[in-house]
Amino acid sequence: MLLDAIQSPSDLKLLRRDELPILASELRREIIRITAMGGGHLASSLGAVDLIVALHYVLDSPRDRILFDVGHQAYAHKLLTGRRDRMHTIRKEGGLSGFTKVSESEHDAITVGHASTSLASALGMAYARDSLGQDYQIAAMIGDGSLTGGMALAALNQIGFTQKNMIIVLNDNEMSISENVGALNKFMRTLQVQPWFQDAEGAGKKALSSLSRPLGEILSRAKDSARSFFDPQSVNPFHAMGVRYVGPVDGHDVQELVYLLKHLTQLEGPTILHALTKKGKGLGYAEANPIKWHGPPKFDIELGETSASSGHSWSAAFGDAMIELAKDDPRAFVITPAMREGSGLVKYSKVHPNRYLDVGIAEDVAVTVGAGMALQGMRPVVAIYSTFLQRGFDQVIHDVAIENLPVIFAVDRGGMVGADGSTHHGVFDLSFLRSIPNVSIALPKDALELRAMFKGAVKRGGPVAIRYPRGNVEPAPEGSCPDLG
Ligand code: HTL
Ligand code: MG
Repeated sequence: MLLDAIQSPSDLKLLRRDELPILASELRREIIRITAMGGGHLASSLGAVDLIVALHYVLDSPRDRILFDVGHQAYAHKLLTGRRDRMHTIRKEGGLSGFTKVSESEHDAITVGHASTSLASALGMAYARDSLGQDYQIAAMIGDGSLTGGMALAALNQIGFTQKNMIIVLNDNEMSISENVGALNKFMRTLQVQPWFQDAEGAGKKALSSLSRPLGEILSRAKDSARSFFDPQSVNPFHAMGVRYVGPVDGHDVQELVYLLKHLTQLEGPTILHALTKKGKGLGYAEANPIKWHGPPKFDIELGETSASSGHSWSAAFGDAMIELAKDDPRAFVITPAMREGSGLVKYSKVHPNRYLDVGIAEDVAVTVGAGMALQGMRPVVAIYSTFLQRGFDQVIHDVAIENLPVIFAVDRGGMVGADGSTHHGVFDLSFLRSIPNVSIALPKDALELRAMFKGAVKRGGPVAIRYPRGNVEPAPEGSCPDLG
């Protein structure tokens, strides 16, 4: 295997360009083998392999800095940077992190796990580089889901304004954990069907198959930052913000990506390379169902079957409680920041589609949307994992608690969460929520109490946080539930 000879990115550079697709398929096999043994972020990592190979082939890590957003898609990066022999320990106690981690490797530019931080980190690094009179490349990879977060958008606004040199690789697979949401996401879909784009390759061809148009055209347009790459009638928001836009390109054509990246490193200012990828790339059943294979437990590779998760989770008990609550009370409304599956809301979102909102990976927005609803007479339930509620701390104080608004927080994954590790443990919520005036905190001991607490919270008014752990709970019996109002 080519991979056997690669201990660091410098070994990768010894390969010929036409060997890179072979290396990419070896990396995929290895990622599948490792996640089959112990679970992990399979579909995201498979989708990012070619981008990672190309970035490491063109850039010179660790001198050049390669940043990953969330870090759950970086398994190929770990395999290429001297950690292959420890990959079997990933997400285990004392083992490798499931994300990138500065203290784990000099090739991990940032410690991460929460979404939407890579662009601000890259901007900080660009300032550091320029202030210290240094000269190296900075490339940040960010998923389409992570780009829905306020931090990413605010950083992009600043990157375009300050014109710092960097490459942003937008890894667009049209998915967050569930289907991606938002206007920017919708806009990115229109980029695939621009009229010129179809004309160039003839009608009827799929967008992805028409990506091998002359590279010279892409690059000459990319150089001219004053001109929109697309139909001048259509406004490209990246371009409008001052970030040169290149794309969309095939994020699985590793040789084309190498060619492009080599040129992009020569350009001044910030450039966004919009790469279309497929979540689960190379593994049929993962491509077909990227939601199931986003972060599966261990599985049988041949059969494509995960080890059955038995039992009824606290999240499922919460989903059941919401279906009932929304049936009984027209003011009930559930908000999720991109966590429909994990929060147990798949069924709820189908039963009450008009009282369900996914705001994207934007916990701060989720809390304040809840506040707006509460001000106008609703009883919103904001469903957030404990660790991600950290992102909404100010909003809980400023937008909800000061006016004692009836926003209910469903704080899932309270306590230690296991394999996701230090970035994801739900260990701060009790301390920070207790410090906020007007917030009541309730911890159910079983599913019946959970149901009763949500009903009681609606009756009580004011902010209430109902907090429960990861794992299973006995389902609540049908029928009456105690009055905890
Ligand atoms: N909220 C925040 C602030 N951070 C994280 N990490 C989550 C929620 C949960 N989460 C992930 S991965 C993920 C979410 C929402 C989807 C990211 O989508 P993206 O990447 O398009 O960026 P893709 O999977 O390759 O499509 C984890 O906790 C791992
Ligand atoms: Mg995505």
